[in-house]
Amino acid sequence: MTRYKMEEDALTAVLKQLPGWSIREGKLHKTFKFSSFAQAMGWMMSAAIHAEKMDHHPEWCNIYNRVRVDLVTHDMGNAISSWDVELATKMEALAVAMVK
Ligand code: H2B
Repeated sequence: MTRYKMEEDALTAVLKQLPGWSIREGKLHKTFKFSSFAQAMGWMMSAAIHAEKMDHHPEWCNIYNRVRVDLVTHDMGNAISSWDVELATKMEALAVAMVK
């Protein structure tokens, strides 16, 4: 799939569809909070499988039940791209599915 840099207007529109996501230090950011460490790990494993399939990898950090995620496209000079939005959307869907 073609990768393209997200222009500011498009990014503003996308953020409205991604609850809890923001731009932090030039990266698409969210800190997810789960009900337990096990839940956080399960979500990370699902997200990792998807990231690997996309060949697009997150910068992330787990502390107990929290996972801090920062998405950026290294191959595009660290711009936020359509792939970051795609991965964020998938991460969001996986998190929503988990709490059900
Ligand atoms: N992940 C992220 N976040 N940004 C990239 O530019 C990127 C990646 N590039 N995963 C991919 C791998 C690239 O290095 C390989 C060769 O496809």
